[in-house]
This record gives sequence, C-alpha cells and structure tokens, in this order.
Amino acid sequence: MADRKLTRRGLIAGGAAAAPAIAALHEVVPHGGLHRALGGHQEASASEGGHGGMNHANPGEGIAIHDGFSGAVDLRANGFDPSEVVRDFDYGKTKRLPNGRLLREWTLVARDKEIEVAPGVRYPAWTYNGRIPGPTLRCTEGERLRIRFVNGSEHSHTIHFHGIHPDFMDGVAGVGERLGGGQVQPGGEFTYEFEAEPFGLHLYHCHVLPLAEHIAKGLYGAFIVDPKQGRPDADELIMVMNGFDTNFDQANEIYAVNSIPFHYVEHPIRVKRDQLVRIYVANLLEFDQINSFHIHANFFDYYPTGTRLEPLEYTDTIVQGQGQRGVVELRFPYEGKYMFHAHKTEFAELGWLGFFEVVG
Ligand SMILES: [Cu+2]
Repeated sequence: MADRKLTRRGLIAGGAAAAPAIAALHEVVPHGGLHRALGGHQEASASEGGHGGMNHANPGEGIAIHDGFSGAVDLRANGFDPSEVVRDFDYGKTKRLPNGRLLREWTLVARDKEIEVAPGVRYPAWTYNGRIPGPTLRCTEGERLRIRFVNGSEHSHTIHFHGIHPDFMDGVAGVGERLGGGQVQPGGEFTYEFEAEPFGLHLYHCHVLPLAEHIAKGLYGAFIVDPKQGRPDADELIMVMNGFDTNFDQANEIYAVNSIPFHYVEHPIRVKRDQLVRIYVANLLEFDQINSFHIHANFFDYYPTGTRLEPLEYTDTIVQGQGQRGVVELRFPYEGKYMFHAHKTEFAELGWLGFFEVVG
C-alpha cells in the first residue's frame, strides 16, 4: 500500500480536492476510516462488522477501542519488537580508565533498511543498528562516553548528541570536519567522545541536510544520563513518540510510540499495581508542530528534560515540541486496562494509542 498516494492532510481538509481520494478509499473499505485504508484491503474486507484485528485483544464488549489497522506487522522481519524496545536500555561496555573514571562504549551502525511500519506498508528507512528508534543509550553523569559510528548506509550521516561537548563532537555536517568529525561518508566512520553531562533524558539523531528527511527516515534515539545518586527504584519504560511519512509528501500518515501504530493496544504494557513506573518520553516526530502524551484515569509527576530531581508539574497531559522530552512518574492504584495516547487526538486515531495493563 506504500505506493498508494494517500494524502492524509487532503482527506482531513475535505472538500473537492479530497473527494476523489475519499471515493477511492470507500471502494476499498466500504465502512472503513481513512487510516484503516492504509492497512491494506485484504484485511479491511475482513474487518467489516468486526472492527478489524483489534477486537480479539479486547473480547467481551464487541466495541472497538479504535478504528485502526487490521492485521499485524512482521516484527521478526523488522528486527525489533516495541514490546521489547519499551524496556530495552543499552548500557554499552565499560572499562576503568587509568585515572579511575569509567569509560562507556557503544558502536552504532547506520543502515538502510525496509521497515513494515503498518500492516502491508513497507517504508524505506534509515536506521541506527537496524531499528527505530535506535538503541536507548544509558549511562551515568560524569562518565567518559565513546560512541563509534560506522556509516553502512548509502548516504552521508552523523550522530548529533544532545548534551554538553566540544563542537567537533557535535555531529553536525560542516562543523566538525577539521578534526575528523562532521559528515561521515558512506563506508566511513567516526568516534564521538565526550563527558556524560548533564543528567537527564536526551536525544541523539543524524544532523545532515536535509535535516527533516534524515530524521523522518528513522535516524534517532533516546540517550539517558542517570544522576550520580540515581533515581528511586521503578519499572522503567522508554517511549519515543514518532511517525512515518509513507508517501513522502512531508506529512505523516502514521503515528506511534516506538514506531508501530497501535502496537500497545494489541500488546498492552503490563505493570504492577502500586509500583512506581517511570516513563522516559521523547518527541522525535518530524513535520508536525507538536506531540503530546496523556494517561487515562491517573495523574503523574513530570520532570521536563529530566534535569532536575523535583517534578515541575502534576498533571495527566503534557505537550512536547520536536526534540523536547521529559520523565513521567506515576503509580497505578487500581488494576485494569488504562489507555495512553496523544491528546492530539488526530495522532491517536492514526496509531499513537496504547494501553497499560495493571495487574496485582
Ligand atoms: Cu543522516
């Protein structure tokens, strides 16, 4: 379906320009929403009267929780599963330096790779280590960090880390070249090295022009610097809010956390009642002005950028621009299923929607 020229903005705007496209969708999906049409017509016909592949995850009511994609993506072929990504923190390898400090090392490889971003929708992505988001790199403030970047892609890339470091370690095309940094050509490599500071939830992403394309294609990930004293014990989760422009019209047709739309509807994130849950939430979404994060039937403490140990807000909804991120902490006092989604409801209907399953 990736070759189907479906323009979501045109559809939402409605009017004469959108009418032919809407008519075409209705031929394919008689009772379907515009986003269901993205899911492929074979599955869509099976969804008539049954609301697609979602009901089996919610037996009993027979009422759809969303009007989303039918079928499932091939997670094995993609090489990453959002149910694992959500708790996957990459601490790299460490060794003690002669001066007593800890050196922490990773290798990140840029690779061009096709990712099935919704059932039947294959997207020609650019990845770090074959996944989107890239590995969630995790360290502790004050450590020395060394990240070897190997460019196995057919395009030039970099890794630009958020944090505090000298310019030639900033991974920006046109800045670091005098010392071997800057743009890394296909087949080339560069090793970034800097201090882990400040503590908080940060990001890394490619910084080669056109920047929107290099980010939208998938070259980004989360970068957590833990405070020296640590944070209270918790069940920790990473949620990178993102999306995909599957028809290359500079607007997303698909929205998600950790890449696969509605994944956490079909596979709710299981947490324990009364346990502290800490969610690292980052917005890497390209093209849209804002993103947001909302949890149902609960409130949370919010630490913007995670750079202070005192929460700034007690709320149930936050808004983030691209590159903004923060730490969410909460406990679920009741067992059951609790929705979380973008309170940019358009995004929720296009995939940015999931559930916690709270167990005793
Ligand atoms: Cu790039």
